[in-house]
Amino acid sequence: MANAQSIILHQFERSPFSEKIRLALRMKNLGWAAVEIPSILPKPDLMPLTGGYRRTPVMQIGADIFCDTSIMLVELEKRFQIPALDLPGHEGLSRMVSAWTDGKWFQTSVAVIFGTIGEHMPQAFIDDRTKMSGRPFDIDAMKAAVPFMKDQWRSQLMWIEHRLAAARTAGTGDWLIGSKPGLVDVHAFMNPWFVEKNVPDFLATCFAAAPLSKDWYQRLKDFKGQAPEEIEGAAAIQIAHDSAPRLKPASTAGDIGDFQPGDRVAIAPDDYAKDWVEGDLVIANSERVIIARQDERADNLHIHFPRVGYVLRSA
Ligand SMILES: N[C@@H](CCC(=O)N[C@@H](CS)C(=O)NCC(=O)O)C(=O)O
Repeated sequence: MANAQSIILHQFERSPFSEKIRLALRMKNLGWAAVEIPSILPKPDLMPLTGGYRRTPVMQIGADIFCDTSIMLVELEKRFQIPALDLPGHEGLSRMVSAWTDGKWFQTSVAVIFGTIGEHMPQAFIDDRTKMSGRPFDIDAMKAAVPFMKDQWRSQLMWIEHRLAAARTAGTGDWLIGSKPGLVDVHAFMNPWFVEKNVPDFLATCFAAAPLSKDWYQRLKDFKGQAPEEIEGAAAIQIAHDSAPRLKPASTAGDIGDFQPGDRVAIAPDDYAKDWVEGDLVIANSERVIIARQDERADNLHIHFPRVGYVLRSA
């Protein structure tokens, strides 16, 4: 039974960012609970936990809420050290790689996928994404760009092929960095997975010219891990309500701005879905921001955000 110590992932099956965390959980062989959330607004059982952050996934451990996969991976490594994914050679580099996998490569995947299957998407999804991004989710434009985007997608896959081939020649192992899979592999896995789920023929075509990547991808898919316990959003909120956030000394010592613990602040992603979450500052440093919030249903929470990619301001 999920409890205050459980890792709870608020996610949906087809979400590539959720898959990134699910893969890390499988590789670490951790038990976890899943709350299936809607892929579009409204998300009535998520908002009490996040205070307005709407993206997918969100990780919860008791009354600590983690927004954004990059801070989830940091936290999983801190709390569950063995087997490690932040292996020698991956430190720091994995975040640099994720700036590409979650940014340019992900945008290329979106263009290929929705340019190919976009007409099957419900209008409510298109309207939601238009509102979220502040610009038209233009399926026709994506359709027109598919040939070019496929080309771009495959060329980025070939970076992985190149890395694997060089590692093989150097005899340093058959993962992206060294002889064990780690965070760099986790980040790089997400886009092939997203494409396979939606346009499998295209992935097969790309893999035909990238046999090392095909094999690498399959070896990552082979991690079995543990099946999650499925729980309802209301049960997750109750767990938060019945838990206390992990005690942390409030500090802004590692920050270069002039925020102080206890300041009323607001924080939002700097790319899209810029929904501000307001609360009292607990911690701000170069790694993360933690704000404290009170919610009628979930009671006292600490909400964690990565520092990179988020704007913090006084509220
Ligand atoms: N930087 C975020 C990106 C997450 C993201 O963009 N997720 C997509 C779904 S895979 C999303 O939030 N879509 C809108 C939604 O689910 O409401 C992270 O790493 O967690």
